[in-house]
Amino acid sequence: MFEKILIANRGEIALRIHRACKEMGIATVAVHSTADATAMHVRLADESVCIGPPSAAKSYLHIPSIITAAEITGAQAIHPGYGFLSENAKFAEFVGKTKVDGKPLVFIGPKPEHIRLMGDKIAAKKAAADAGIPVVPGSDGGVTSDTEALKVAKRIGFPVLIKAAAGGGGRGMKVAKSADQLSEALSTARAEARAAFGDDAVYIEKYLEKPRHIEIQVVADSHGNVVHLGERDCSLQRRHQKVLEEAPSPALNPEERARIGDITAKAIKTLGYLGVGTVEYLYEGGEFYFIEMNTRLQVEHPVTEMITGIDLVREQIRIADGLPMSFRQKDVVFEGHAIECRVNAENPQTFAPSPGKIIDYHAPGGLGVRLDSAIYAGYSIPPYYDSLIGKLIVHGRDRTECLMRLRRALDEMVITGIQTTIPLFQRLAVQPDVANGDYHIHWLEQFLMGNAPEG
Ligand code: MV4
Repeated sequence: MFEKILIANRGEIALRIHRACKEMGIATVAVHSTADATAMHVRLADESVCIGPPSAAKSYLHIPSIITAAEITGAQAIHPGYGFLSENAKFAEFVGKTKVDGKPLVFIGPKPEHIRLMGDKIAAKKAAADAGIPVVPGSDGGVTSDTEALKVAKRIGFPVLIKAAAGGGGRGMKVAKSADQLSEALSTARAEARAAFGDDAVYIEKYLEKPRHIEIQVVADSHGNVVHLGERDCSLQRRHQKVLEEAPSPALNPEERARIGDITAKAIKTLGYLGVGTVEYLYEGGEFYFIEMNTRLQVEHPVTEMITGIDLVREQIRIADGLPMSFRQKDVVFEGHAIECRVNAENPQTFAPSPGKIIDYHAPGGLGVRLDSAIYAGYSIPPYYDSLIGKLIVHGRDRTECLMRLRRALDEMVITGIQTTIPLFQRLAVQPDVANGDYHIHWLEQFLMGNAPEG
């Protein structure tokens, strides 16, 4: 097993990875920007290296500094976490080509070819369809001309959605409700895609009006074992940022879960994928439609851990070291219900960032309560990075118990000195639609519109 791992990230996920390493007897190396010298991930790590100034481009995204930090500390592997370099195929490749003490450095994640494949949304959709995954009806690859677009739209029916091949996360999408909107939607989408990604390749899909976002967690090792760990329902989102996630989805029955899980696991095996990954679907009218695959550990992975008892980071490390994963599909049992709230340092009405010093901090606890966070009383949240300051994850024997526990845990939690989104979760946790699991991907934005702040 690795003796030392470099964690190429910050905040709660750096701490999450550190915890898995410690439980495996592995030493950790933290890297940090000058803005993060007092961060908890740096304080807890066995060693730390300052890799640059506050700007992420010059620190957490700066490949040479991170590789050098691994070389000088003698780390054998790098865990990229999520965001930053986690889905950078060139970084994964470069890590594998670097030798430390004569041995190749290990990227704890999938093969570069799969990161690259899934980064191209057109290629990813084709690969998924070829592997047996259901996809949204649409163009067969990229679309360049108005006549081609109209032909596709007439075949699949309006409304249609134009998506950027280099997109993902919702950037560069345009809806055309009828034929007279198609030409403009196509040219706008292409112009936006070129500006945002330097690549104007776009494709067309049938537009699903009120789907749920349901994603399947998969794990694959180098011994041919592939398993799925069920789904997470991530439909409650705002501006393509997930806000609250839960597992299991209130919308699925056990047969639907087993069916989409098996289809997904088989496809992942066909693709020769390695490591943990998430296949994202839209779910509408009882059908699943592939949208994209994330080739990383996800922010919301704890909800899956809570209902399966499986430590996903531990499995990532085992797999990267060439060991088999520690369980098989038959060992996977889903127990109870889990909900995660992403606590952001933001104004809970306007979502304006609220960096600054935390004065009082009280973490909720008790049975079934998990708080993944790297904050502490006296810590100053720097303004340079995203506003996620913690994830409150609650588990209960059923969804009702889970929701009651969520309400009491939110009521116990205290963070003063900055604004947080805790009050938003307190409102959501008592909404009838949330209590009934009756929501879709546009529900939260509609809810917030109906509860707009004054002015
Ligand atoms: C869609 C869709 C409706 N129909 N595709 C947005 C992010 C990108 N990954 C895919 N997205 C969507 N694709 C079809 N054919 C609606 C969305 C979408 C969405 C998807 C998941 C979670 C939140 C979303 C919010 C707005 C739109």
